[in-house]
Amino acid sequence: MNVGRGSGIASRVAADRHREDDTMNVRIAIAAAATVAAASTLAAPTAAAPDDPATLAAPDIDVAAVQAHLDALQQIADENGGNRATGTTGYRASVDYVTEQLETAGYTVTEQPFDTFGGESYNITAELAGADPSRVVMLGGHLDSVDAGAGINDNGSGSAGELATALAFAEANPNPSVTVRFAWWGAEEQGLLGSSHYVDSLDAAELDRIDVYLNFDMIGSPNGGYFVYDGDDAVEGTFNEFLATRDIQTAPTTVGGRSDHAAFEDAGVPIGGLFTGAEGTKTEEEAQLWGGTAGEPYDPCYHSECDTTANIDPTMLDNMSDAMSYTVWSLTAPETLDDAA
Ligand code: DPN
Ligand code: ZN
Repeated sequence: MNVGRGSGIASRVAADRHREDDTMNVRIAIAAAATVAAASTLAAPTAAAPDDPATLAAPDIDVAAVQAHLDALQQIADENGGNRATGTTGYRASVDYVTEQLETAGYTVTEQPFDTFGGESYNITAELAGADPSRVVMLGGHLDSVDAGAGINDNGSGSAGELATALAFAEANPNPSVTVRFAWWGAEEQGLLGSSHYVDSLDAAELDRIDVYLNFDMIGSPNGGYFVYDGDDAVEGTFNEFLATRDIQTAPTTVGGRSDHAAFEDAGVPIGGLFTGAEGTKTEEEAQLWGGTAGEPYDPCYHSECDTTANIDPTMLDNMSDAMSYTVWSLTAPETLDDAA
């Protein structure tokens, strides 16, 4: 995919690179912002940002933080009959865990109930309100597992990466120029029920506010690949440019209707996302490119009991979590929005 060097997103990527020798100053600025952020509350979106966001680098997501969230989800499964499927106490405990983490960081969490086949489930959303209320950059991933196991790669990985990103953004820039909205979906495994319900619940004006939706479903596959959704070109280009800074070549993937971006795409919202592979088999070429074992599934524990914290490639999880943070940050940067307007 052509990266579109003239676009606002691409120029932001370039600008960030040039800032590399200013890393120390950026770190100091982030530390200062974090101190101010800790003292303020997210409920006051009109408060002045402590620093011009354009001077701040995208938060680097600590993979240890992501893994700590995965450990918590594993423990929840262990204490609730081995899974975190919709309608179970394990799902409820997963919702409570993410909610508590977000609330501790100052977010207000909205729980949206919806009917499943013979039961009820919930989505949760939380946001950093933007100075410009007319624009929302949204991201999400499903928080439910199948009933066969703990669902740590599918989709503890996307859920935990997103949670670490939400917590890092609340520290780094609690008053962004546009709204950053985070979602954790219920009942994906029963047919994308939570995300479909959410999109159906929006009126035309609310839907129109969403500039882009990014989906993260399975981002730590143990024999994985660096797949970027074949979606919006500018989003794809930003993911690719970030991963290229780590000498990682990506491949486009068409995930079709297999995850929670589908309802947004059907409603006309530009979409993107990251994926490291499920039951599909790694090719020779991919093994050359990314390592791992050709002829074996990207995730040999897909929808199985062995989808535990052992079923994660930490390097892949780290790179994909950072790519998530970088891309969402870039999409909400003032110069990107000026160019897009
Ligand atoms: N959530 C999984 C599924 O729906 O089966 C994983 C998946 C995501 C598979 C995206 C393919 C594409
Ligand atoms: Zn699944």
